[in-house]
Amino acid sequence: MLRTFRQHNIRVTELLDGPWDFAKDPLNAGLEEKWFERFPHSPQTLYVPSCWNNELGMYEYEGVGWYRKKIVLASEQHVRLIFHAVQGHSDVYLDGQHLGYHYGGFTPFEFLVPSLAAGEHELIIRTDSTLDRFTIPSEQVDWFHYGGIIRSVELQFLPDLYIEQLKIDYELQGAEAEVSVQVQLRSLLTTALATRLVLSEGGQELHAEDVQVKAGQIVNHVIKLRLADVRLWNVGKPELYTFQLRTEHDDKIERIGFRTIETKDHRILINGAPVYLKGVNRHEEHPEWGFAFPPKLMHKELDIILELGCNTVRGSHYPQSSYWLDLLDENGLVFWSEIPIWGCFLPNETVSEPLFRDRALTMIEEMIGTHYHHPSVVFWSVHNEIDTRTQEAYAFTEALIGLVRKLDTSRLVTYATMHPLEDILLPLFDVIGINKYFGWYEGEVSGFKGMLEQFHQRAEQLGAGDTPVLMTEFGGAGLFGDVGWEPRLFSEDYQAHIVTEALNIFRADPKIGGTYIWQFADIRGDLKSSSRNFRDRARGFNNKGLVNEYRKPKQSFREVRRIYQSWTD
Ligand code: ADA
Repeated sequence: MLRTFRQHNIRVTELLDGPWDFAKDPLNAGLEEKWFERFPHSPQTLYVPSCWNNELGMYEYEGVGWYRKKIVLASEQHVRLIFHAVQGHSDVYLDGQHLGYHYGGFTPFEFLVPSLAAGEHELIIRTDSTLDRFTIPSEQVDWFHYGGIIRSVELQFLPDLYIEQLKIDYELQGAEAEVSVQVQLRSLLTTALATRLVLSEGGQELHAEDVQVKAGQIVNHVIKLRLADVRLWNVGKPELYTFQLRTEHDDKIERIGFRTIETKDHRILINGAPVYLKGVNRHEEHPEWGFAFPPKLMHKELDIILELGCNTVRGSHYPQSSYWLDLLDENGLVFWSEIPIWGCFLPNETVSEPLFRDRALTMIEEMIGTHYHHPSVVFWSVHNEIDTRTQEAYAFTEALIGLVRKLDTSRLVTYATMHPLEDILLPLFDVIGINKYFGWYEGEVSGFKGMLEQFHQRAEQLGAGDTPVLMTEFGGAGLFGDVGWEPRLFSEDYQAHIVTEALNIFRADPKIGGTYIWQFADIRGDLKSSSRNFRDRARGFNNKGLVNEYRKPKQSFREVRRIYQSWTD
């Protein structure tokens, strides 16, 4: 299930979810289309979507994995193959032909195959989950980077003239919206074709016209509309609009929400009203599914997060599923979306490497393209904890921010810094996120007060004194079930103590606009990286969750619920 609503009523689509042939290729034999024949044993079966590290004998496997699936067409068809997320490097082959390569992990990529003949076809994907200095995330990272096809593979059957793109923008003046609908039509025909183009919302026709498309042409078309008395999407009170664009043989459905985003007096304003953000950091990860987090569990996750009293979630540290964002849209939560640059141990030189920079830019473009219409998305974040004290980071960040602003002027651009008192990037952003662990990695939890005083002074000096500041990470580990009479290190009691003290300090600071606790649930750590960098990862897990990895509440959950539910403004 990709979305909570249908994206097409006319276009025929099919998910290739289910059993695929799979073989790991630890020696990276570089086999071509006949690879299965060269393996001494028959391939195993793996369910797609999933992560191979959740299967027996592959807990730690990092490297190459080959997937194969048969596709059968009853007649010749134009097909589009969409890979909604594959970890790392992917090479896709159809009937032995290389369709293309993609690097990424959490965003979709696709291939168009016009006039694919009737009959049986063999689809093969070679994926490589290996991390190195120039991958994103790079080789030192504090979460387990599962391998595999982690989100659905979709097969679409396209008509000769199809809707390639539907992008909806709007400007709000009071309750009136000026809507601009950008349409891209593409012809796969050798002759010209005319079609009727109809745009409707909630079943009501808003616009219709006849369009001519020449043979093989791509046509860009803009439809302008004025909508009166729009119902605004608000935090806790969401209102959504579902637009359908259709031609005679194709359609595309997108859902949006109308709202404005601004910042003022250190706060985030939604529709002109300040919202104090009460949030958690969420990895889309589970011990049984890895990153292939099932939609059913997302519903429960959402219920738990709402029960906690949250009005926002940070998608740490990578673009999360569209299904999850649909749920946030429908429930009126604010979302922070970021690309997986995790910079705590990233060597400084890496951010100046063209390959690394290009990968980051592509990830930004794909993230924004994928999640553009979700009203819940308020923040685009470009990196987490890189060395923000350096000129290299400055130049890199300018390039990333430049791209975000080119692609989307309606949202806030942000990042998370671990060097708040030395950071030279403060003036570049609309919102500043601070990650700090007083009470855990450094000093007493009360240390936050002095740090924040110094930070505010410094922000003022750098000309960023009015920029809203969010506490994007803070907390400590609490091993589930370890409770006692006093708050010992690693106990649930100590974790609850740090988190509650920190929340009270932040709430008393008028320059802080919201809090994201690290983290919602315990997650599996990357042992290679953890053993080198962290000695505190008991069980090989990052145990700073308010709930454990199976979403059972710790003491900190109950304390935070009490606090978040009492913050009513
Ligand atoms: C960092 C990082 C998180 C996590 C956290 C921790 O701030 O952004 O991903 O690693 O520290 O638990 O130490």
